[in-house]
Amino acid sequence: VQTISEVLASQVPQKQADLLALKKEHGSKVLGEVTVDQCIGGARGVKCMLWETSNLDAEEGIRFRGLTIPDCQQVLPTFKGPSGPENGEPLLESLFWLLLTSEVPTKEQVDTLTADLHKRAELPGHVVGILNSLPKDMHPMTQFTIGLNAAQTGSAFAAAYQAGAPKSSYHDYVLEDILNVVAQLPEIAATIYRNVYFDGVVEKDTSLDYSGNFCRMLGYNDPSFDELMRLYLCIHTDHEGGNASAHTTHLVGSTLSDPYLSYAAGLNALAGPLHGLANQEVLGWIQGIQKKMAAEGKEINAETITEFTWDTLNAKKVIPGYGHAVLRKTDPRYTCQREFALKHMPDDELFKIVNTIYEVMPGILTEHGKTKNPYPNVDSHSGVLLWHYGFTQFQYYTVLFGVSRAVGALSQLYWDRALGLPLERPKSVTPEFIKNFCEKQ
Ligand code: FCX
Repeated sequence: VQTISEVLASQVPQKQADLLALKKEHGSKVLGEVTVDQCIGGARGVKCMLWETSNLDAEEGIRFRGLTIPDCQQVLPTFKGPSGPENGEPLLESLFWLLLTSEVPTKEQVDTLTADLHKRAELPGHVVGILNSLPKDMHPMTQFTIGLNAAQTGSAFAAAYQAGAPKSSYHDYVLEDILNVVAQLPEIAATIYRNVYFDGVVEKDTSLDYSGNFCRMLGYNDPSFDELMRLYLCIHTDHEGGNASAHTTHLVGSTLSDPYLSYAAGLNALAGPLHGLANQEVLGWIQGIQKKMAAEGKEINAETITEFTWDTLNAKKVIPGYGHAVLRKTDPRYTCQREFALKHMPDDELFKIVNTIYEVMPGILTEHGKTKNPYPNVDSHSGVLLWHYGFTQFQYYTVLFGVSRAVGALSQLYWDRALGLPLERPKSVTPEFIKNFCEKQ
């Protein structure tokens, strides 16, 4: 069985040649124009970044290397151990393989990757020491990024660069780091979870896959929760390149900062409430409804949710979990989580609330008239599923997103270096420039 490193090594020369040919044939063609609105408005829709691993269609949602989420659920290897169902969710390692290589792996190939990741997982002693010294009331995302930055002492790429490695070899060292980062993130994440909410003890079961073992490290021992974690970790991996966490990783990596530092920067972007932190905000918002209705002796139903939604909007706040910069329909990452809930927890109280929110919210946001997309995104469903299994520490939810997003952002970072992509450095302009330039037209 070929390892992932061998498969990638065999792909690189052809990919490099393909990109050179693309540049040679089409390098001077125009992909689009940039309006003043786009320049001021966060570069929405500006096509200025190459991204190999996934593509986001405004109507259809995400495709990982051309495959939709239902396609992935059909074709990617699943966990078929004694505690898992036959037709379970894809293994995170199988999606990692797909994103890196663009090939659907066999179960044997996936098993080699699982074993490799388990072998690489141990944290340097000082990282655990630093994590243990952090105050328990420090936000878990802050702890997460500190932990990953601290683990950077192990960067093979940083060491090779300092030793004078040639550019043509960068991607080999970067791959080494990427595999180590993906392997070590659950260790960092679980240490934080167990430190902040429990006794600090992390137990493992490396006879399981990446997600199953991660669940044990967090302290969960339920095959159904393992399945949720597999689905969760798969669907949060990648969402093309423009989202803030992936883009930040790509940007910082373009300075030849190593994968540890690049992805730690991406995590800082993920920690923002308009991005990954929205999954925490959703739970907080639902609890706000519960508290208010309990205090007023009212039921939670379409009418009271509508009332609470308008209170939020009138207070000039966003409804977390709704809207998207690119999507214009219900996020398929929402839909697959909804299907998981229908299968595993159809009578769950919180799931029913989320469903009622889904029934009324698009209409309210349309009437409100601001958001270009009144439909739910991934974050509006993920917390409710975790809550069902007793995972109620919602300030921690974005860390789970962060474990997963590494797999997409870092798979792309491999290709960034393998294809020799340059320092990213777009041109900024002053308001005076825009004014003068436009007045001359
Ligand atoms: N509630 C209230 N107002 C919203 C809204 C929402 N859920 N979504 C968008 N709007 C508002 C914007 O704030 C903006 O108002 P403004 O003109 O006063 O600045 C207006 O509608 C137009 O925004 P729009 O172009 O539709 O959306 P953007 O591309 O600017 O922003 C995000 C996209 C995702 C940031 C926005 O929809 C939002 O704030 N949603 C809530 C937070 C959230 O769920 N984020 C997670 C997104 C994602 F899935 C992820 O990264 O994890």
